[in-house]
Amino acid sequence: MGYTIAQKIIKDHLVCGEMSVGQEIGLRIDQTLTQDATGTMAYLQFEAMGIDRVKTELSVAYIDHNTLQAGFENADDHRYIQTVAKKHGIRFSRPGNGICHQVHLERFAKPGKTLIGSDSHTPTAGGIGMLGMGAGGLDVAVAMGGGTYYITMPKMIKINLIGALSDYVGAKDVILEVLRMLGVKGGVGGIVEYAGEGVKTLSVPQRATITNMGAELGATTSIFPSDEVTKAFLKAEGREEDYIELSSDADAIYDAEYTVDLSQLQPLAACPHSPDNVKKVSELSGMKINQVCIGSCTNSSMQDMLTVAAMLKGKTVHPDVSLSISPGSKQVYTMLAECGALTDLINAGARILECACGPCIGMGFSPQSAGVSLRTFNRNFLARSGTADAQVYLVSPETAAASAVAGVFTDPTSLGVVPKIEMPEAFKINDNLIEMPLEADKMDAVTVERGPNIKPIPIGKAPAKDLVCELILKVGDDITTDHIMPAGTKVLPYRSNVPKLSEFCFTVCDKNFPERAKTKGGGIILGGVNYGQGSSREHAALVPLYLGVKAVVAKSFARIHVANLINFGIVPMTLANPDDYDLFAEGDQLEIAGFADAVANATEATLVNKTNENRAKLLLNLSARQREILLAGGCLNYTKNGR
Ligand code: MIC
Ligand code: SF4
Repeated sequence: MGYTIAQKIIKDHLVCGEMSVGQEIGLRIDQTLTQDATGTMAYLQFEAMGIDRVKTELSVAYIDHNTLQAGFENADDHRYIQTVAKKHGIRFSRPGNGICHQVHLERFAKPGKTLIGSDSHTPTAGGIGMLGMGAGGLDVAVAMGGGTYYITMPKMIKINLIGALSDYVGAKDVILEVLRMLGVKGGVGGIVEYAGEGVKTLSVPQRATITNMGAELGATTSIFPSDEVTKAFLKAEGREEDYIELSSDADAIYDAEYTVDLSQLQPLAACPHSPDNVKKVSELSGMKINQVCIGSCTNSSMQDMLTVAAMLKGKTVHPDVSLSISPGSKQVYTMLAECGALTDLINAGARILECACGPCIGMGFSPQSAGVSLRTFNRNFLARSGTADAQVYLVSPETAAASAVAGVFTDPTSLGVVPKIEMPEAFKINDNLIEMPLEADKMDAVTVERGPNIKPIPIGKAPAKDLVCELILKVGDDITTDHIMPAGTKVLPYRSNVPKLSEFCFTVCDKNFPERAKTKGGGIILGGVNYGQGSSREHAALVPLYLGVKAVVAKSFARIHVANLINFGIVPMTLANPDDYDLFAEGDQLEIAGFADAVANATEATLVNKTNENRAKLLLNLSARQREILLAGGCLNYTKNGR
């Protein structure tokens, strides 16, 4: 039997486990990346492991999220990351060098290799044929130390691309179509592979737009073949030697197959408040808009920016619209400046931002009250923009540019002849903002600098013999880590300060949650399906741990979040019968008799509602390794115990 692309890479990197779907497997990781909003925790954990030098082929620490620096906190974090990177063998991508995924794609990603990053959009590297996965900071720290990365062996989902995109239809429309077809849970437990004759019509950055937003499908990752287009991209980046050819075998078996006819696609938009709430732009045409934001790791490549510049050239952004543009990297930014396209953007009235995540993570540019914002980003979760009642639509750069000029939702295909853009043959290479670490024998020369905002990491405890506590929060389906631990200008500065961060936990759902959790001394959270989807932020486990959460019961969990819960000693359990969700209400007194024993070796437990005597069967779907971690009270204790 032949192998799929992902199976080939997994086979090459398999450390333990069997490659059968649903089994836990351990992988050797070639490269890691971190960004600053998750990086401080990851490096604190790396330091706690007492390892001198990273053992990966390459590890890079990027600064791209918290670049607003309204106070000293983030600048201190940047300094901490810079010094820790220099000491321990990690390259440091300085603020101003760009968004981690865009820079990594340009300068470091390699077909056939494995990458984990403390950011859920690490699958962007799948555009170049790399197996890139998002992970919690602790898992990244372990991988930096040469440790194994564990996942559940995914099923394989194939998407056949046929035909070629029409004018004004972009790669974003491809992934929005896939999201429309499969939904935000459609990729859970799977790897999405793209195949078919349509693949060769897409450039590497276009492929990366598609694999980037595979994160929104809940997929473990997404990947494209590595072919002549990949080779040309690597050549244009001056690193042709990183090329290897990679495709699936003709007799590879997929668990599910879908087809997308690129030539039939129309411009699409994901409507509030979920990336899979997809409609045709033509159905939304004429709706008044207030804001347009172009950029983010999904759509900030040279190709995207040149397209937007060509569409805006000689025009003026509509007076009722505020347009922001953030190029993805210094490479893109300087090339835009040199070819004059930046002038076209500025002249049109675009507000040019630095090459960072910016508005995507709510760092500025929050829309007006109830404002309609069109964004080329990947997430439109409630309140993520920083304005609670904003209506955020996710669209392609083409739709964004057309609408910014018109002041209303505009289908770009109605504009007629498409302006021609010329992609440069070679990209401008200047890695002067990548700081190299010191040689191993000089590392003692670096003093790691820690600002006062960096507070100790809370440490979990072994599970109680019997768990008796209150249901402190009941939430619905598709709860994101943005609900659990919001981001934005007010909160992000405290990513290294869990006590302060706890004041914001779950406040999107319930303003009183932090206070209540503290007063009650913690308890259990009950969730619906796909609990913890979205970002990889381990703060969504760390902060509930700090507030005393002992277990989360849900109908189902998202992959990265469940790993983070286990890493910090919070026990995830699913309802055997999802309808039992209705038997419990916030404030009910709960009991799980024999809790510690169940964590140690049972696949089932009983949740008793002492308030109304209802009962529900819970499933503990845990590997032996995960049970040991939970019994130790989390991965840090587990590692300290010599594992
Ligand atoms: C996001 O897009 O939500 C983030 C911010 O990049 C997160 C990481 C974080 O919360 O720091 C992610 O996607 O993992
Ligand atoms: Fe940054 Fe947004 Fe990409 Fe997250 S999704 S890495 S916040 S640009």
